[in-house]
Amino acid sequence: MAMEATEIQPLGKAIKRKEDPRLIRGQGRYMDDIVLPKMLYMALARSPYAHARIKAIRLDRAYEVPGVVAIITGEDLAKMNLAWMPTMAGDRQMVLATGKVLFQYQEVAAVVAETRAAAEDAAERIEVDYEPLTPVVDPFFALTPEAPVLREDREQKNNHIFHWEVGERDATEAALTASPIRVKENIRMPRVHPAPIEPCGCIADYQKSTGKLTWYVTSQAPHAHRTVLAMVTGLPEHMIHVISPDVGGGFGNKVPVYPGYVCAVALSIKLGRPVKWVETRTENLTTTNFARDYHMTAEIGATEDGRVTALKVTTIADHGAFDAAADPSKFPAGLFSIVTGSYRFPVAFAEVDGVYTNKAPGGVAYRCSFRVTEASFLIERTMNTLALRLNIDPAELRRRNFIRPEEFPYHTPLGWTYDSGDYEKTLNKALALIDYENLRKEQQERRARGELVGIGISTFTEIVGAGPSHTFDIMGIKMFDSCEIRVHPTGKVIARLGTRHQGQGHETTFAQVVAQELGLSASDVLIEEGDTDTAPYGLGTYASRSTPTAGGAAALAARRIRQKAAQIAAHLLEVSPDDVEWDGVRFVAKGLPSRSVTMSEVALAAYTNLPPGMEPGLEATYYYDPPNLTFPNGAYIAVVSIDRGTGQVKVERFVAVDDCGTVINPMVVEGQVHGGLTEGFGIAFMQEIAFDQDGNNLAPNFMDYLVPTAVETPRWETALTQTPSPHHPIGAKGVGESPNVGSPAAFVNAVVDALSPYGITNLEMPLFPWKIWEILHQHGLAL
Ligand code: PCD
Repeated sequence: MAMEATEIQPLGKAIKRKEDPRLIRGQGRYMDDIVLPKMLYMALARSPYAHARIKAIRLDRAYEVPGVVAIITGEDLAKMNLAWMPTMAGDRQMVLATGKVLFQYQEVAAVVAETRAAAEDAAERIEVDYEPLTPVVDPFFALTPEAPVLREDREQKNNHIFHWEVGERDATEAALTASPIRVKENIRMPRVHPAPIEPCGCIADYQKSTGKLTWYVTSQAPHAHRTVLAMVTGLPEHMIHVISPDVGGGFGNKVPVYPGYVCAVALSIKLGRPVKWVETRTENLTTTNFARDYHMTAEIGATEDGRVTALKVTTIADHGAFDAAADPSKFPAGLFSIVTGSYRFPVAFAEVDGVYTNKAPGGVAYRCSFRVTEASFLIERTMNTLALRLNIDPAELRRRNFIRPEEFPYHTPLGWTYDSGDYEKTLNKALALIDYENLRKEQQERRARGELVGIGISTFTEIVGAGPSHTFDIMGIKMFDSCEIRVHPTGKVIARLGTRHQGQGHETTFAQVVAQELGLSASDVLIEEGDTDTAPYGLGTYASRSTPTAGGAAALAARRIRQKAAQIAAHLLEVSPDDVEWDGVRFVAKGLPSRSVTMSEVALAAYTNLPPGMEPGLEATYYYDPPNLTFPNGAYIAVVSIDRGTGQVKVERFVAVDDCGTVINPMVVEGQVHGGLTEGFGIAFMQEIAFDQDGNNLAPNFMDYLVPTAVETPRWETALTQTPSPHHPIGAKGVGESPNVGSPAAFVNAVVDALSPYGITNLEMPLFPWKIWEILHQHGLAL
């Protein structure tokens, strides 16, 4: 194996990913690779109806299948007090349905058998008598008095879940009224699904003799899952060992706890045997948490020369049958209040109303720090509408309204304090890379030839790194993160973190951070995550939080090691500790540059030759509670052309300039941007979890829910600007989500730009070819 990771001071270098030789040779160890002795397999029986009363469940025919060991229903779980479970959003969710089913594919019974095939055969033979009820699919109808009340378990007899608002309603109205220019747009962010290539699953292994439960699970947050499981099942927390093995993509889908997990645990406890449950693709797409489904209305006030004066946003959020949104407790609409984006809005107001419908529960933060994609899409689309209305170039309009570099830390009218940014610099870099001026000229020429060509810009600001524990918690657990470092006698290191990567490259990037701080090479540092018996407590990997939180903890734990190491170095150099300096790679005696020791030499001394009275060993742990979130940003430009014969949109070019502060590994960041842009492309052009009037899910497989392949995916052109975060220990901000948050608006703005000469200012995602084709027909543009 090539080892270019031998250089010291690896921060900022494009070191190849340490995990890849293992992963690309098929030597990863994913959940479904694990097979335990005496293991049983579980399958779930699910409802074909979106809304129906359960009259009876008959299990006799299912029990006839050879190999079936046990079958449980909601009534059995009720006896164990597990028929319902709490959701992260403070709601409750049925584990197995009792009384009513509330969405198609809802879990009704769980079967365990000696083989997976037997379990699935038996699940199919479970007979349920349903009395179909009227399904509620439209969230606006759900709020009317005519709509049937879906959640009979609640005291509140309607389908309204919550109202949340932020900002100044009256002052915003007044500012809008006083504004010479007002633009209003209805903006819908359709329901989509994270669709990780590895679906969700677990093995629950309860040993009756020891009382210990080992739980292998596809988890983005193993510690939080351990605590939740302890609370839900009543098992003592030290008797629960959660192992999240290699994870094949998470994208937010592996943050919540799902009914299948609870059933597998309950059945393993009941039977004293390991129980494995792995979803099918259809189960993943239809029942694990979806994302988005926000119906928004935005209004911007502005002066005639295009300076924004106010922003007002109202939203209906379709949460499906249970509010299972994966948001921090105090934020029912996530961090949607980032909706003022990169612009200097003097005043703003936003409100969100959550609604129940007969759809699968959610929504999860799919590559998005809790509703940030929705917010970013809204503001970047509405700024485009304003530019069209004023006939100002969209780049110029943004430039006029950007928060300026000297204004940071910047307090937004909706309550955030942005840490840093240089938006104009980032935009200018993107404009230069795409040669904007010539591009616009070329667009004119092509338009004159009858071509439909559009250019779309998005200059977004994100909010990642939840979070400062004073505001952020999940089910009461504060959102900090952690790192524990052990330096072995030969100067080799193991570092464990409370996060759990799913492909992001932490084994490489966090090794770079620790190695940088300790003057070692990244290949000297082994990173381990995902085992709750060994790793320090942390809240996990989602919301682009690992670098802002655990990344900070890694740097600070290493600095703690350096403090002790300096004392040992003084002893070795025979000088007073005050006379020892760290030059970035070694300890040097002040004024005597020829006398120095390396971290490896110090490490050996920590176990062999200590100053008198000093505690042996060289280890440190740091729990890092960040003082603020980090605010990465970017400037994306898409160039598209529309085929007038088919309505197919071709992305001709896409330039993405990201600013995520100090970059740990530019190659990893580029990979993150490529992945996120590809997902954003899928969302803009080909994906939607849609329902018919009966509540049937219309995209329950990869034939109907399209994932972009290498064939459709455009070629991405990426670059960076680096404006460090002033409060992060190494100045880094998160980046994993940025391309997914920032890109949908760039794509849609580009297609709108292509069609704007014909009076089109708004289009609803996904921009399926047939939809564009219909518009071309309506406007006499089709060939
Ligand atoms: N970095 C660097 N530098 C900087 C930043 C960052 O280097 N400045 C890098 C790091 O370290 C890592 C990465 O990059 O490795 C990322 O990071 P971040 O941003 O911090 O993030 P994280 O936390 O780690 O992760 C998370 C994210 C998310 S959130 C998502 S969705 C997705 C992304 O991540 N997912 C995924 N990406 C990815 N990739 C992959 N491969 N896979 C996956 O699954 Mo959520 O909330 O969950 O929805």
